[in-house]
Amino acid sequence: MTERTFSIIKPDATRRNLTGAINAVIEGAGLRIVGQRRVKLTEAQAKKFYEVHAERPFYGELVSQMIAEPVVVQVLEGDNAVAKYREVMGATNPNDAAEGTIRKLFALSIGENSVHGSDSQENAKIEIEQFFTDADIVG
Ligand code: RTP
Ligand code: MG
Repeated sequence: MTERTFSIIKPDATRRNLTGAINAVIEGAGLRIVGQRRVKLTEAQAKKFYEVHAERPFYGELVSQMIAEPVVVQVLEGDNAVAKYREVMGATNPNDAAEGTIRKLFALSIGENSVHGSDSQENAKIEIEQFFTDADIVG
């Protein structure tokens, strides 16, 4: 079923000029980039976005990494887009990520792991609405 997911190309990747290389992997996997914008997250935006991890020991470091440099926020569309993008991203820890995945190819560490992808259709909808209006998504 065609669905949408939300993606962030994180600061460790934008800093190394990897936006195009990551987009090539995304498009190569059959996902269509139907919305895309480069933004500098505010601390408030990053805190809200990763609110579910507020009690985790890495939360402070995660928030500061996410606001250090611009990010690229994206809406991806395709068959089973949520699960497919999680597969394309690879495991959170790049040491555990499969060959050919974005995190295996580009991530620096478990924290600076180059991309975010929604973990459910419900969260995809919530996350897309935090960054995009309907007019900015062209399928
Ligand atoms: P994401 O939400 O960014 O797509 O990543 P994920 O589902 O694979 O991983 P999650 O457990 O949701 O963690 C969110 C992000 O927090 C950072 N993290 N650091 N230092 C650590 O042990 C640690 N664990 C997680 C990563 O940037 C991870 O993507
Ligand atoms: Mg997650």
